[in-house]
Amino acid sequence: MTQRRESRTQVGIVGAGPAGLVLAKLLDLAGVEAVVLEARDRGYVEARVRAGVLEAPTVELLREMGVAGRLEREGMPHTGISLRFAEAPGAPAQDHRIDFADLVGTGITVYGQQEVVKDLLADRVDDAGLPVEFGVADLALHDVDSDAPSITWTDADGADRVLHCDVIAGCDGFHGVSRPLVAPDIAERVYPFSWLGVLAKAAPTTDELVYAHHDDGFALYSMRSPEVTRLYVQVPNDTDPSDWSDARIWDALHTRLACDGFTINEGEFIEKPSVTPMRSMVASPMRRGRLFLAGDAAHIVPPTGAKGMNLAIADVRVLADAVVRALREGDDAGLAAYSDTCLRRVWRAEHFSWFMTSMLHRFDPATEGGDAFGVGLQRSQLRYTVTSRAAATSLAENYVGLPHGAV
Ligand code: FAS
Ligand code: PHB
Repeated sequence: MTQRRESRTQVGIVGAGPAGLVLAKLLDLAGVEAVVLEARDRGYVEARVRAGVLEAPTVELLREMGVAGRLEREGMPHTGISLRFAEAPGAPAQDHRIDFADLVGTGITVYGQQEVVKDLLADRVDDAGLPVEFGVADLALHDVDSDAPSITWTDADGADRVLHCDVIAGCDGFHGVSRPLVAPDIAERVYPFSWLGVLAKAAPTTDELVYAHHDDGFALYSMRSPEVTRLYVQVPNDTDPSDWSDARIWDALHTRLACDGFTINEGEFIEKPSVTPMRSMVASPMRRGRLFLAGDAAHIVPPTGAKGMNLAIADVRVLADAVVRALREGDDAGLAAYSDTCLRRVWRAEHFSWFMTSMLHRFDPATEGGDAFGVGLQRSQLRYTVTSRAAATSLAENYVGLPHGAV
């Protein structure tokens, strides 16, 4: 190993997304030292527009961690969502509200992922002066099968660095370097469509999210604030967002979200439209020696169930407890059970996200999911979900988030 500037900590965290930053905070609250290493710069990480829905357990955890001040002020609590669909081909779409408060006694909070990241970075870097290294390059993990793993990288000033740790948390997302090192078994499903997402400077015309099933394709009406609407339309895989003019996007939204009395305010797109492929992936195990995967590094869900970020946070809550137990009490039982513990919740979220995605999206009519029988099954599932209290309760408890540790 070339001459490097050496340092040491207890937990080396790769990635300053929701998983890495929540883990760092949980460890700090427990008196365990950690260093966060992030490839991008702070501005990029704070500007990245992604998830928008916080599950009830996520909000509760952020409150307990003492980082929910702005979330309490600016987050938008929602007690339900609407499913919008036509009961038969050619019939007008109708709205059906799933009342979370009535069904499961709690709800969700709409608050952008980038806001959560900003709050966590402000708390860690600005308020507590704790280390997050931005702009790290050529990061590599070493000796993860030993009890003295380390991380090397080139820092933003071009210096060669090495961090000696007791544990490494691979919170580096789907494209990170950690999962390949674990070389886990991979279970995956790639869906035959993507989402084109836009953020519009336009006041939302509804208080809650609307998930629309339409012959032309799925659409989702969400929001970020009383002034900003977040909208998605289903598009073919490999869609180039530049092929979708603003007018074409608005036209698709008006068509797919059409319903008696419903209007959409148009406005300037604050962000360039982006296309996100729909995929499910689970890596098992989520561990190799002293390297532990968390969040998108270990699993991916289609965003239809609003699970991605919430699942990442649930992983690191388990990991933080296990690491503290091991480093403070010398009891590795939590670390040994980490992967199995997380994978139970991961698979529950994978199934729910697959359920919502399969029920709401338009599949190719030439395929099983998209032929007349497939669409008939979708309409039947939608109708059952909005007319059966048992079915609606099942959707509600999964959507608001099962309590941490309950799965
Ligand atoms: P993240 O990907 O957020 O963070 C990983 C971090 O590691 C990044 O900051 C990255 O720069 C860093 N990193 C990577 N490699 C590194 C290396 N070698 N060295 C150092 N750092 C490295 N979820 C929803 O619930 N709803 C949505 O609408 C939604 N939309 C999404 C849209 C897009 C385009 C994407 C990609 C994801 C979306 N998701 C959505 C899922 C998303 O919210 C993730 O679940 C969430 O970001 C997971 O958080 P992390 O696991 O922390 O991973
Ligand atoms: C969002 O607001 O970005 C959002 C909401 C619900 C989803 C996916 C994305 O299922």
